[in-house]
Amino acid sequence: MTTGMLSAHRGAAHAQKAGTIRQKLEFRSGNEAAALAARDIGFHVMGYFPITPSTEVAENLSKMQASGEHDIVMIAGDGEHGAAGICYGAALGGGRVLNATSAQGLLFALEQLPVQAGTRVPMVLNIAARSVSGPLDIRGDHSDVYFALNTGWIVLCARDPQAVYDLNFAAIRIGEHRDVRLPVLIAYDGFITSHQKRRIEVFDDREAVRKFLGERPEFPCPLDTEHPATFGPYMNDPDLINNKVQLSQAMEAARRVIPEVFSELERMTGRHYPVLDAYRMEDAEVATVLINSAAETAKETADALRKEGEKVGVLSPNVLRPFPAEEFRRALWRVKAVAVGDRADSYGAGGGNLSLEVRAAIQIDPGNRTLVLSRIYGLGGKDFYAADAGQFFEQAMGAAKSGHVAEPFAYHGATPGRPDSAPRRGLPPIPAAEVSRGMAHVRRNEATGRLHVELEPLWRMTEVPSRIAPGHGACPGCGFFPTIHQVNRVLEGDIVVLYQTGCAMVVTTGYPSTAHRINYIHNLFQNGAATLSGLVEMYHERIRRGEIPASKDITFVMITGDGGMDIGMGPALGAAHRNHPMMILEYDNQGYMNTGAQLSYSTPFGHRTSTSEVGSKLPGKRYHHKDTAQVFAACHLPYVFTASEGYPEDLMRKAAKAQWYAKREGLVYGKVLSFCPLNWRTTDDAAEPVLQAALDSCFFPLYEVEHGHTALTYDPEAAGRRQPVSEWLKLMGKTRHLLSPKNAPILQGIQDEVDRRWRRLKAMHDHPDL
Ligand SMILES: Cc1ncc(C[n+]2csc(CCOP(=O)(O)OP(=O)(O)O)c2C)c(N)n1
Ligand code: SF4
Ligand SMILES: [Mg+2]
Repeated sequence: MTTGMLSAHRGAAHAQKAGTIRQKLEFRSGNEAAALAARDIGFHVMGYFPITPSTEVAENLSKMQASGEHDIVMIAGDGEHGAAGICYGAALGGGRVLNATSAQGLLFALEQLPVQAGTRVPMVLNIAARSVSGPLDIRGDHSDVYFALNTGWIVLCARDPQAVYDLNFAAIRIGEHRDVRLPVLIAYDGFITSHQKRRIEVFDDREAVRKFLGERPEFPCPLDTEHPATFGPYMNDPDLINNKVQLSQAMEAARRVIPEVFSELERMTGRHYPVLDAYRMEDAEVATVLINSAAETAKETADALRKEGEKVGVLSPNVLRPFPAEEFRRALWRVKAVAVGDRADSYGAGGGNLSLEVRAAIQIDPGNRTLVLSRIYGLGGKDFYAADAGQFFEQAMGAAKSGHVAEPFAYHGATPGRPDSAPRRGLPPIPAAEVSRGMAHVRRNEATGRLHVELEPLWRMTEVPSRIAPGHGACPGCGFFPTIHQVNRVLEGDIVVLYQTGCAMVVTTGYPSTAHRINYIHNLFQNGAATLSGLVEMYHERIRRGEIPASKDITFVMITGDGGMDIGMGPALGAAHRNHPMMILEYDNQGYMNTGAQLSYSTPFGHRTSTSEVGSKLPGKRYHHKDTAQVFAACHLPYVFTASEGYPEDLMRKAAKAQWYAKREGLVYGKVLSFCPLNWRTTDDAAEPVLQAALDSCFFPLYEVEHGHTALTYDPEAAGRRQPVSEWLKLMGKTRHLLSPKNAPILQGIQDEVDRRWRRLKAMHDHPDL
């Protein structure tokens, strides 16, 4: 075979090739290509949860949906685990289903992947591959994808945006083939492929595409009530192994089906996808094996080395599951040495998955003498340049020449730390005594059992140093800092904070710096509450055992965004039901702001976000905001409150009460409305009028629930300041569209819901038993 035949397409050509269908040239990133493919495929349902760098797939689809370019039902999950469940249910229902995720998102969904494969339900999952936490790194490597290799999903690799587009179509045909019936995952490199734009060809012939895809075959379906079936029965030995052998056979069938589908795709597009891409391998004596974009880089290096007379080539699989072992055996049988690069380690195994599987593949060939060098490279988005590929080739050429591998396994590009260059400390830690200035005096009313707080005058509070160093990386006008500074002014003693993922976390830490002058922990926003409750329990147990002096008096505070109260709601409710003595403080900026303003369940109805776009066909978010405070009130906690960054004294009184309860009685939950000028689309200095209008319209009532008693702490009606919600909505760019006459019914719906919730709250305020 010639190099040309074996090598995948390199960039899209514009001229229509004979026999191919009509296509259009576009300039698109990988995420855009995935969204365009989704539109052109016409999936029935997309279940998703935002995570960088894959979020743009849903965002692009939301934009297209707003202007009526497709009618895919887009469902934002409460987290990736929920999104995967949505996808599983939707796919069982017989239609075509899509998801896109990355990194921790894939890992959070991972548990559902074998369920889907084991019950043989096809769907398509795009992965913009990213480094797995911790520590948290949003850039690309393959550590997420490698976790999916044992789930029973077919895994395709897309080296560039064109491949992302094309392989989505191939995925439908492969996964839905009757002999296969498996879900398919398409992995492309985070940021490198997901965000960089390339010329790509997209289909411009709906009929031809429809013919290529065909109808989704009828598989047993719980919506077919004429033929009832049990989906996912309880199955023990001896049957389970038989289920798994069928899955293994399906993978083997995919081995046959994939090249068939790729050939059909080639006839339609003119673009060739071999199972194993082999570049300049005809007479290669030395090779490197890499996945996706790094392989493209290495091809340039191979060209340069070829000019110098070196017989080198590059192998890169377009398919990882089923693993193209036979293709590797054939490609490597004459090769003297190969450097296999993994963008993820299988810690302790002496190589990443790719290198271990290449070794296993050639080991079956008795005549094979290829020496293998395993290299780990590019973790956490570390760039892989032509010079890096050059070093891979050089090391492999050295081995080929000497007949010996000096270093079978090594990390490439890691730089060992030097004790003399340890990160410099910024501001020193702040002792509890320095910040405990008695700014709030809390007293219990013995008759009512409720707390009364007296604050020192505001001017005195300016003396209190903050537990967070001045200066931050947030947007000008960001509401988080006024919120946390106000809370810090009244909290006394030693505080340990846990921040869930979100803006507050990102803008206060960034290795090697931290703005926190007290003990700070980050855990991802799906599990912070569980982590902090574990720490709280350990603290009490160690005091009980005499390992920590009883005089130590720590308050535990979790800081979360509203998004963290979607994905992390389960663990937070767990901590609440167990009533761990700790505080959960939510700063509610009405969206997932850190990742680019996607909708959260706390985003109000009709508000524009990057996943609830506004256009001729879509008026923003289509369901009402979550009443998180009432969810926690229903847990019968000692204390629940709402507050606003714009009402400092009210917030500080509540924070002081919260600490009192968290130390003595159990879990406290507080939700604070927090200004986000960037994504609310206001000027940086608009916090005061916007927040005030949110309170005066009764959209965000200020109240507390103390031992089950609800008390409003600001009543706009009593103060003669009640306004319609339109007065609030007109102040923000994200909601101005709601005031257009065509959206009058939506505006009325919002007003009705706000009124209903307000009346209910007032009734609770008025009645001691509600
Ligand atoms: C399992 C998982 N899914 C998704 C993400 C991506 N992610 C990180 S922070 C965030 C949004 C946080 O929203 P919120 O809690 O409201 O805080 P904000 O950014 O608005 O301050 C998202 C979607 C992640 N890190 N981990
Ligand atoms: S996006 Fe919003 S919440 Fe995040 S730092 Fe900027 S203003 Fe603050
Ligand atoms: Mg938020």
